[in-house]
Amino acid sequence: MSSLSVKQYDGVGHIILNRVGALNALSREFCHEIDDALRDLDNTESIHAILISSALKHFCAGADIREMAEMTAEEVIAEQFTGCVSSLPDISKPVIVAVKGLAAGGGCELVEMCDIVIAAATARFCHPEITLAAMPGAGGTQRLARVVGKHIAMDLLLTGRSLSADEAFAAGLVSRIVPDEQLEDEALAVAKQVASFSGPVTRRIKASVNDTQVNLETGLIVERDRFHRCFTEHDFREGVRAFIEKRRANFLHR
Ligand code: CO8
Repeated sequence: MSSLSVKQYDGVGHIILNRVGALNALSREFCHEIDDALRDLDNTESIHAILISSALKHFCAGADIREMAEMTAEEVIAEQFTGCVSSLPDISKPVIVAVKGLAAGGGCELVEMCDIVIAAATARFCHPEITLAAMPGAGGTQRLARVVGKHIAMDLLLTGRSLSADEAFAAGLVSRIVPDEQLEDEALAVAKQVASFSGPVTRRIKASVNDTQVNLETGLIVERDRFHRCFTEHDFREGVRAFIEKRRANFLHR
């Protein structure tokens, strides 16, 4: 059964994440589903903006930790695994994301890959990878630091603490904050407005703004290699085991 649904209205393609029981954790299969939905909408002539939202209480709990616990270093290198979706950075149409609850780890990276971020007033954003002795592998160190600057990025990535919607807005990670109960309507209204403008021009604006991300590609490759190294280390194995066993991790710094 699919963990997402796709609706189309007024030039907007709306992807609703709904992986029940795992808070939209990004298993490989779920990532493939999201990637396929994004590519389909990017290739649909009548669609000029894409909206991503969650049907659950949280936006996304990040990479699927249970699945990652089973993966070897050889596998993650062979797959160039990132713990997140892969197609989003290549989508040519503007992507709006509606965030409620928590956007954690890979879920926050997904947000960072989008173009306009609409947050519910009680939404939170965090990169808790460090609590698992892991690090982002899908641009979390790269896009986050470029958006919020070095010192806030370091604080979030090295302590795992979360930002409220207000703090994320002040830091530049969020475009707009709306009351919780208006999130879907407001995000859809923004998506419809973007979709009402000339598609070729909104796509060129998106491409031009993204051109400001100098050296992003190199940074992403180096980050991914460093992320893969985690899978060879004792502390990472301990971190994911501790999460699954719902206990505190005992790191040995190796
Ligand atoms: N992966 C797999 N399962 C998950 C995940 C996840 N990321 N998050 C939650 N779940 C599961 C829980 O295990 C639980 O399952 P069960 O009922 O069978 O025990 C179910 O979803 C519901 O979760 P909770 O009961 O914990 O729900 P709460 O509302 O109490 O808490 C939280 C919600 C705060 C989101 C909490 O679930 C949480 O902290 N989740 C983990 C968040 C996290 O650390 N995410 C980052 C993962 S790392 C990442 O995304 C970047 C890639 C790095 C890869 C390397 C890391 C291994």
